[in-house]
Amino acid sequence: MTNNKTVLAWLEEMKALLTPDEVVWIDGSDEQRDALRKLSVETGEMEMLNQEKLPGCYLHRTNPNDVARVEDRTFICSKTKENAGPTNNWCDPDEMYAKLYDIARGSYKGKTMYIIPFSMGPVGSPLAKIGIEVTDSVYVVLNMLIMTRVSPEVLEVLGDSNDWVRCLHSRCDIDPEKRYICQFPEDNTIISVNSGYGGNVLLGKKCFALRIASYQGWKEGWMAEHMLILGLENPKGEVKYVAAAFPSACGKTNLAMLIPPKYLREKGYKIWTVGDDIAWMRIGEDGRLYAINPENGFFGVAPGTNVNSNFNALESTKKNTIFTNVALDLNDNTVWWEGLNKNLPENALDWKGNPWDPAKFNKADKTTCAAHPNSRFTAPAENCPCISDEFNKGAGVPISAIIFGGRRAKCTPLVYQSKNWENGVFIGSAMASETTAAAAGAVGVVRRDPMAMLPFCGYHMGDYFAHWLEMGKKLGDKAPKIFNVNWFRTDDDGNFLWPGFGDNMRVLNWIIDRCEGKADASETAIGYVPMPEDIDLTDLDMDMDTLKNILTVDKSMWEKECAEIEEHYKKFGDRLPEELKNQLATLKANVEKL
Ligand code: GTP
Ligand code: SPV
Ligand code: MN
Repeated sequence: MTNNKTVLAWLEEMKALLTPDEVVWIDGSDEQRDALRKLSVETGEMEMLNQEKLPGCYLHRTNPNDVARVEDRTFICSKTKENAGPTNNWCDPDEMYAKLYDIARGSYKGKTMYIIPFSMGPVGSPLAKIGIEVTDSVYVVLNMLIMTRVSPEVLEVLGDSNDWVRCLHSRCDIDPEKRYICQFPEDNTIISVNSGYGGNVLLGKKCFALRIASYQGWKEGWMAEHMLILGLENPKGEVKYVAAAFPSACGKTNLAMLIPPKYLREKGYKIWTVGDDIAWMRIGEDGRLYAINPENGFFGVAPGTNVNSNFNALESTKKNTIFTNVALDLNDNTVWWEGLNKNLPENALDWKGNPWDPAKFNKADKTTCAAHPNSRFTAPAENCPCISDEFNKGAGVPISAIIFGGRRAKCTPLVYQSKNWENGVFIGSAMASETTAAAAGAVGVVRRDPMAMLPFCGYHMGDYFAHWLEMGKKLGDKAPKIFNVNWFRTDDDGNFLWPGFGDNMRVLNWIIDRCEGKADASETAIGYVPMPEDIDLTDLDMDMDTLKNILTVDKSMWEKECAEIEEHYKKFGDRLPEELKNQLATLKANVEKL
């Protein structure tokens, strides 16, 4: 497939280490994909679903001990601990290579080694990067064929270059005690052992496109972010692009594929999806910030996805999709998950493959769920009815606004705008959100998750903040405007106060209006908050008082917030940029005056 000496040498090393019985190059052809689908059904790795209703769709169940990312077993193995920074687990690279090679040695015996050459970003785009993943899992191969661009052309584009990421995955024994997800940023290398779950094993995604790429972006002057990218088309047919960073399972896929409320659709508003999880952004020749989506598919959260909440995501899963850890409806061999519809299947298997009794289902008790709360679909982007024309173009789209957000039951208002880039970086660096099922561990605990990158930043987060500030200086007055949103404010009974989903369009419109200098705002202690009358409530069953309530900036809450940010900042020591210290001091002073 290639004469690239660096590739051939690494593959020889991998073969000697892993000792597969066979070696197969993945070429991205339909024939090979179909043969692998067939093989995966024969081995039981996948189940074929109803091919009339869901053509090309399959179900996979992971080991129940292996259903989400494992942050405590994820390491950044930079040469020094200091360079991994206070928010990452670190291990000396030599030590970690030795440990992982011991775990992986001989683990492909009796198996096939699949070699997947893939491009993150349209093949040949100046913003794209190349990786090669070796794996012993057909599930991984079939997912990578959806999530990345795989073809012999990738190797042609690579030529003799050594600028590619080495990705080793081995399922080993799926032993959680020996599970490691390790990035070696200085070596362009990723090693993942003892897992078979998406984010841990589709190495182009979080491991490469965020952890390794964030480091590359720092060194090379660009940005790799945990952001969706969408285009908002107005009735005049003009499209403005927005990138938004929310932590895992906090609404990126939903916002990226949003369908505007009826009255706005009728006026001609429309949303186009460029990406739902990751953005790579560079300064273009005109000095603006341009973004591409390096992925080729969506690895989306299944529960809660339905025709009303996210019609476009649901449509995307109707063909050539792999479902992981959802329930199987035995009546017609289709899939089901909590929130898909109200028809709890009478005759179904839960995500573990056990018979599921709908009578015992209790919404509040996750152990009674049919689908795992972090069950996912892997769907080709080309299936998405609102995929942007720009999606396959390598040039990227110019970003007008960057939005941060998270799950905050209290405190953070529905939306506010930063005073400037520096203030926006401060808001991103101080972001907090309630944890979700996307990672192993407690759910619903508020934690600081700067720029939604806490689990994904491949270097010292203090340096990452400095890089953001530096990008702002380079962008100058062409920098995107920075906003913060919170769809998740609740009343005292825990009910969401904002309808969310398609109605988030009302907030996006205010954001775009602000970028164009068309909407008013009131200056508060934390930034510019909309005048309540500037958020359009047409056709919405919501009163002004509720809206005013979710736009309030409460003194005592923000005093507490300032104290928590101060604590959070202490971690970064002398690598915390001076500008951010000053920003915090200003916020404190402003809050005092409230
Ligand atoms: P990752 O793929 O983990 O990075 O997640 P994501 O940020 O793409 O999250 P996603 O859009 O899949 O949403 C996760 C969960 O949040 C789903 O259960 C949604 O139903 C819910 N959700 C998304 N948007 C909203 C919203 O506007 N309001 C409310 N209340 N819930 C939302
Ligand atoms: C996330 O957890 O942010 C995801 C899913 O997008 S995973 O690929 O598992 O990381
Ligand atoms: Mn994500």
